[in-house]
Amino acid sequence: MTDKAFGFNTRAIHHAYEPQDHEGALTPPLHLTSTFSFETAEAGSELFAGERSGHFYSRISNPTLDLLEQRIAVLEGAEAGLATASGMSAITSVLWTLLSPGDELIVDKTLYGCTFSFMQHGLAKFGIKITHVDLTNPNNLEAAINDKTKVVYFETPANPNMRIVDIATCVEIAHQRDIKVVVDNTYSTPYLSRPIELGADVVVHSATKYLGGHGDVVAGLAVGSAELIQEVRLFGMKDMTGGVMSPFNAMLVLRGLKTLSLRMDRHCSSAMKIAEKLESHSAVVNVSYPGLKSFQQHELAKRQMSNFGGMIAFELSGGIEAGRTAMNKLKMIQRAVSLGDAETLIQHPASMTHSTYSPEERLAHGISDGLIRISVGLEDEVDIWADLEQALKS
Ligand code: 4LM
Repeated sequence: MTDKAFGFNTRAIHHAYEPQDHEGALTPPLHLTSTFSFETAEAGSELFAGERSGHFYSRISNPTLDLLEQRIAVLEGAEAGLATASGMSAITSVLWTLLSPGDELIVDKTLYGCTFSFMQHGLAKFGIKITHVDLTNPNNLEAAINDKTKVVYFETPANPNMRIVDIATCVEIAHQRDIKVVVDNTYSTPYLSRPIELGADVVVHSATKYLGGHGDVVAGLAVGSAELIQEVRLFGMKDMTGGVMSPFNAMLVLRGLKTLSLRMDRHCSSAMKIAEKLESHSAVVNVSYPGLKSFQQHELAKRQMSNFGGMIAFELSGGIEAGRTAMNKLKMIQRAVSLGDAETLIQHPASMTHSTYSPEERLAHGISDGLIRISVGLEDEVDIWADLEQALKS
């Protein structure tokens, strides 16, 4: 079934799979194989030369990964997809493909800690200049671009402080100068926003989060044009990172996608209620959640996203000490990094996910030491709030 006219949920469940082609198996077979045998020596040569289509080694392609790649591509509105071992593998495979020494990469101020580290301590070591720009004002992008700029990269909403970047405006500015735009869509998922439809060249995901959705898999995905994704597959992933997804993990992500919209609806509605309650709590000094009217970029979020997601960042009046005390009082909510799981997770970015930034860098990049991040899970919203409320009393 490949009809792109189907709705989001139908595509998430049926796209590119026909049970009758697989002995009637409702669930796609798991192709747990590293290599594929060639009918003849000539056929093997032709596969390696790209003169014949087919699978020959699972670091390059595999039927189970192929199905997941087609599903994420159709959900994001892209031509092609690529399944990688982790979100970091998707990011590094894409950027190793697009950048060369001497090039410049413009990135937003706020990025997930390991993405920041890959750029700041990794790419920079190999002669690529990283320029951090506040992309919440697209005029800053225009001013920062020069002849060496090859890629603009951002997350929206950004991890951990929820900044939103106007995708269409940044794309318009970048494309006037032939610069590629790569968007990390992990927080939104294609259910809430589709950067490719707004002109972005590549979307990357940590499928470990909402797409997998159950906290049992580390996985990544990238989508874009067929030509660009093929380049990433055959160079960035095959040769530079080798970071391919396991077929078993592809099966788990395929399963996660089937319930993505149901889970996202619950994540969004519970997060909205929790954000409102946090905002009116006397111990809380600020709450960043794009659905709140008080959120600085609420209007942009409404234009760019169909709902506001499951992530909230907030600060307590007592700063990080108060935050740690409250986190330690929680009984049901789990103290853990990662996000998008059924379980509500809470963490402290400055000492955990964003400890790859120096304190000075965190200050300059808008990641305050007192910030607490919650990934609102799928439990009953009243139970999530009850646990938070009793912890905040302390
Ligand atoms: C976390 N995040 O924040 P893998 N892009 C974004 C992310 O949040 C992450 C990755 C990429 C967290 C992990 C501990 C926006 C990860 C990297 O972990 O490599 O699948 O994704 O808690």
